[in-house]
Amino acid sequence: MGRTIAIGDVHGCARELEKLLKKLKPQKSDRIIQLGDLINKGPDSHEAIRLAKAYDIQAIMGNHEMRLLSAKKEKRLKYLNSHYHHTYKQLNKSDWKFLKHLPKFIYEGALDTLFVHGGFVPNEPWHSQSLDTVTNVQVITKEGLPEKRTHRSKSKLWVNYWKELTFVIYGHTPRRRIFKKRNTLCLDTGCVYGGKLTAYLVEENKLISVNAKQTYC
Ligand SMILES: [Mn+2]
Repeated sequence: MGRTIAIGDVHGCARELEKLLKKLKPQKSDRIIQLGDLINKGPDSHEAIRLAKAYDIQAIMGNHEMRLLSAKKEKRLKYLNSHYHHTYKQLNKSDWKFLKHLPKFIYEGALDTLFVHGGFVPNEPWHSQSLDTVTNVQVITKEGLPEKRTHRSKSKLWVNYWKELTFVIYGHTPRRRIFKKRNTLCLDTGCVYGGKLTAYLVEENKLISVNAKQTYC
């Protein structure tokens, strides 16, 4: 039986992704899931997508993919910052197609495990939550709404409200180390900020990471 491997936020750090994949030595029977924000902020988003395709990685929609896709669709690119412009210029037709078809989350029944970019809000079944919510949530406001960590520093993290038995593996909220709480695991170890790119081997409960070659952002 193959392994189930989750990979955290890549943000265009293609060299680090390649190094991590070489360390993981993926087999045909393995299933690799990238937790979203494969692109943007870092140096080479096109190459990150190319690697994802070459290694048959199932990526999930992140807030950066979503923001870029909706800006393209609504022709309001000029409102985006320079990271997005840099990424936009790199992507070809097939890259856009790849991004467009990314799923909102992946549920693996055999492992009772959910893979998502941001997380979930309380008081609403996880499977019916919006793409906007699951790609963006970091903390929960008093009103029970999703919000950014930097906007509401006193609000609690969404994981504080997670009461399901289903295990959630997510990214989006970078920290120096992986973060475990209440049946959840955050794999965003801030590669683009000069941290690490981290993979988690679900069945073996094992972490493998590579250091960022430099601070990109
Ligand atoms: Mn994100």
